[in-house]
Amino acid sequence: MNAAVDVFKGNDVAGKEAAGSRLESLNAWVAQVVALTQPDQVHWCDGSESEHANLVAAMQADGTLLPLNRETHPHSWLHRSHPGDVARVEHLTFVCTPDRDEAGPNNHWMDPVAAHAKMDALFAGCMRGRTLYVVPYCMGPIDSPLARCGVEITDSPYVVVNMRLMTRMGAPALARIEREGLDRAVRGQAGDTYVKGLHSTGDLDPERRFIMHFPHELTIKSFGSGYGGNALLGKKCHALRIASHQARQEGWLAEHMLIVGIENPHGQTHYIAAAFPSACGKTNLAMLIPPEGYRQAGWKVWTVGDDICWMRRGQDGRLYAINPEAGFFGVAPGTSDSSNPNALATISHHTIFTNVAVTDDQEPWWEGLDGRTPALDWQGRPYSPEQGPAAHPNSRFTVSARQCPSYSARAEDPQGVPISAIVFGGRRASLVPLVMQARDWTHGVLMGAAMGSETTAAATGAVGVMRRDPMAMKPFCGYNFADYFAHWLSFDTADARLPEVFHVNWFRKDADGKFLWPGFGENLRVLQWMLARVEGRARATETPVGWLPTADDLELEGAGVSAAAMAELLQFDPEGWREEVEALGAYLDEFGERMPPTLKAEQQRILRALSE
Ligand code: GTP
Ligand code: SPV
Ligand code: MN
Repeated sequence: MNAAVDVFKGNDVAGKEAAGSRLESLNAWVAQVVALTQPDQVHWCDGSESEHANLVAAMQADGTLLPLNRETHPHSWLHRSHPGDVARVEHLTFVCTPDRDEAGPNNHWMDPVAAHAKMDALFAGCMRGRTLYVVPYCMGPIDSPLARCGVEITDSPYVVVNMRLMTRMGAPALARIEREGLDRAVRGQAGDTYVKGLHSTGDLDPERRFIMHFPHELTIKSFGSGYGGNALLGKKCHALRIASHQARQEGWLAEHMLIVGIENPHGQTHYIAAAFPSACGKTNLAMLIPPEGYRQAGWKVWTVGDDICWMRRGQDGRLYAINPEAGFFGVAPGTSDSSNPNALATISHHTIFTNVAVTDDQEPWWEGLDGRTPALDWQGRPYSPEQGPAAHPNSRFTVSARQCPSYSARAEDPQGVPISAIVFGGRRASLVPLVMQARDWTHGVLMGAAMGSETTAAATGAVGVMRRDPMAMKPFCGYNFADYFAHWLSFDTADARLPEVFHVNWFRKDADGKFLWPGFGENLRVLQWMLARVEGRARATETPVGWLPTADDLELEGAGVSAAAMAELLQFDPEGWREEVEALGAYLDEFGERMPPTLKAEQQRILRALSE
């Protein structure tokens, strides 16, 4: 008999007989982790309503979850995290590959043997007095060939209930993992297909906090944080860092992109995938509500995903994308009935809020929501403006995607949706125009590689500092950016029908520091131009940095933007760009010989054109 069976006899949270798996290797791994971490109890999560209810009741009893106003926000809770644990910690996040260069200068690296030793020392005995939860999950529609599974072991019930919203968690995922595992065993194949993630909140001491990735072992070890991107391992750790490594080996793409469908008045829908850095507008674009005139004309917008996109080539040569997630872990501040009514409707029930403020009616509140004054700030203190914002700038909501009024019927399509346009964008106060189009795929890859953006509260550290964030993947690419760009370039084959590539900037400011472009719903005007370009119907003017529309090429009626503002938004500044493209060359050189010559040549071509 399997030695692992012993550890499954303990009581679980529901008080019923605890389960195990039909997969010996999974039982063995759980047993090994139990021996290391010494939990009091082991609970295999099935994802059921009753399991969820028990977890919530226990967290309400110990104060992990605080009930919100039941009338206005049924089945919703507030979680206040430790004030020192409110964002991703990029300086404590590592990619551990045998060869350092494989991780590249874009990642913090540690030798895998040293990293395991360091992490196992932290995990030793860390679950004493706690329950260990085994959380099987599937990233992507459960019946999709593009979907991949994982198992997260965690001692955080908050993580469990968040994983239930963010992934397909529980019995169906375990069944898929077992089926894949048993199939492999029958075929005599070694190794597992699912990602093993080990997580403990530890004691939340930032000195004892690390997020480690072992892409070759499909393994993640995360200790000392309960925050989203550090602790919900299916999300950034699996679906981006580990998956990007797998995608490179297997010929697909794992990207930090939203997926949105734009339906025109003729009933034709184009899907767009867009990469913007953290807290730079993905959720908002994915849930966009068309301006009044567009709605009347019959335009509709369909949300497929707001953060992560897995894409692969279909038989017809086009790229097909799925959203590996099942929920949204969205930024709360700035979400309002005018900026994002779809998000507001989505989070009106069955939602977990983390680090928002509350009103005296126990309603969740954040800056930008409305004109009320909250009673308590995100730390539970009586609100006083001298102590900073009421809601933490990186406060978030977790909610099932199915609650979104614009959720696309195609979001659950196992084959994914065909992508017509890829959009890159960042937060750039100057230089970068509202929109431009790449001349071809190679130029598009360079546009992505050239992305720069001002830092946001999504990661700890200074906010508003310009940094390079190629394809919005700086914190998330699980391998060397030089190899990543080469991988992107490799999609350009003779029979490929690749999407058009664009670059946008919703965040350009005037001399007074005010945004020049109204953004949000009005962004549809820019998407409309892009899709007309895809269909070969819209005009543009060529510049060395790409094709730009003039104000006449965009539909601006009712946008409320002055001609002067439009001129500034669409202006091309050759001198500024020359400096930018020179700096880009220096950046590409930081990767040495590994940088694909094609990309370097493209940068040189543009630099020459700018100097003419
Ligand atoms: P992550 O979940 O961190 O990956 O972020 P995200 O890219 O989904 O960002 P999100 O859509 O949540 O936007 C973050 C912030 O940018 C919010 O405060 C929004 O109000 C603001 N924002 C989004 N779209 C626009 C826009 O078009 N214009 C302006 N000015 N602000 C925007
Ligand atoms: C981001 O920071 O890009 C997020 C939030 O989407 S987290 O899941 O914490 O990474
Ligand atoms: Mn993100």
